[in-house]
Amino acid sequence: MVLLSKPSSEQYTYVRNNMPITFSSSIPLVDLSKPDANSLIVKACEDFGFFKVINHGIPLEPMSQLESQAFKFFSLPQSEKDKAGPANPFGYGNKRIGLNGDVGWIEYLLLTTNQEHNFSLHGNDINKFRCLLKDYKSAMRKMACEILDLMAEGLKIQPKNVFSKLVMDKESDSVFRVNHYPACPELAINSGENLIGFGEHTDPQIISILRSNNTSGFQISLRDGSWISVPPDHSSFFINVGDSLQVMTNGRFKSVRHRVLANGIDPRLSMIYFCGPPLSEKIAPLPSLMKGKESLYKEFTWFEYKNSTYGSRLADNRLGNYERI
Ligand code: GA4
Repeated sequence: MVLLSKPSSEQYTYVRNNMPITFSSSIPLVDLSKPDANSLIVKACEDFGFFKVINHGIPLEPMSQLESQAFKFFSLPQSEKDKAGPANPFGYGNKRIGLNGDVGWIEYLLLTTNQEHNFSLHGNDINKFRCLLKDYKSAMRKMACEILDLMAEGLKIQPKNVFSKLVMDKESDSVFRVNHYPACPELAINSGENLIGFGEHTDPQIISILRSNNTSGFQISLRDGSWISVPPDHSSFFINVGDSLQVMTNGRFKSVRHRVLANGIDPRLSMIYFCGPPLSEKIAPLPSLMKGKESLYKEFTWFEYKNSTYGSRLADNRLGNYERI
């Protein structure tokens, strides 16, 4: 990312913030080592579409190493990073998100999860980076399955792998993203304006697993439309309910609207594993969760939904097109 002395206001979005940013203490917390994890996950998905996971068993050290490698990549000269871009949709992206004019104070790598990426990451210890990425992606897939099995257990539905089998499938269309939000010291943090790093949106997939360094910026929207700041915690994971899970639970779980604000002092680095089903998978409410109720959604395949997301703007209510009136 070419650091601009002052982000030009025609391109970037700012949000008014009349109150200083305070961290919320109400984020649901799930301790994966405790027997009540399944019911707490269900409650969190109903109330927030979001929760934090601790005691996940994933060691911090390799994650920190991956983070250092990612920082190293983002500190390369722009011309080197551009060799891995443009994100189309995979590869290195800078400022532009998606295909329809969304812009943020961000640069990123968007990667597939079931193939090795074939673009060059020059200047980095490429083998080390690749190796760490591969291990991290498989740890995320494993954790996603554990969480999705607990979810099915908490919902008291069978089979237990009803959600996780979609992520375990070798055709699973999961993606991985590394986001770098450079510090923006010129930001008039205290003047009541915040620069948008990643604009508000819901994730289209089943769930997403996010891990970041200890820098703030991540916010979620509550059911009443207000925004709360999530305290950063580099040793925990944060889980977002995505649109596909909202449909599979016939609206019982709601996908969480979230966004990232740029930070005036510290760079933020986050890594997100988006758990997607196979392209041919029909996304529809699970019969075991219907109990005589009508489906709230028209049926679609993940392929159709994914295609429709690429025709949309970040903040759009993408599920709106699939709601039965
Ligand atoms: C949001 C969640 C994931 O980051 C992502 C994003 C994708 C992209 O960056 O290419 C999209 C966005 C995300 C939803 C709407 C479309 C597509 C950018 C955009 C404007 C990789 C995904 O799957 O959907």
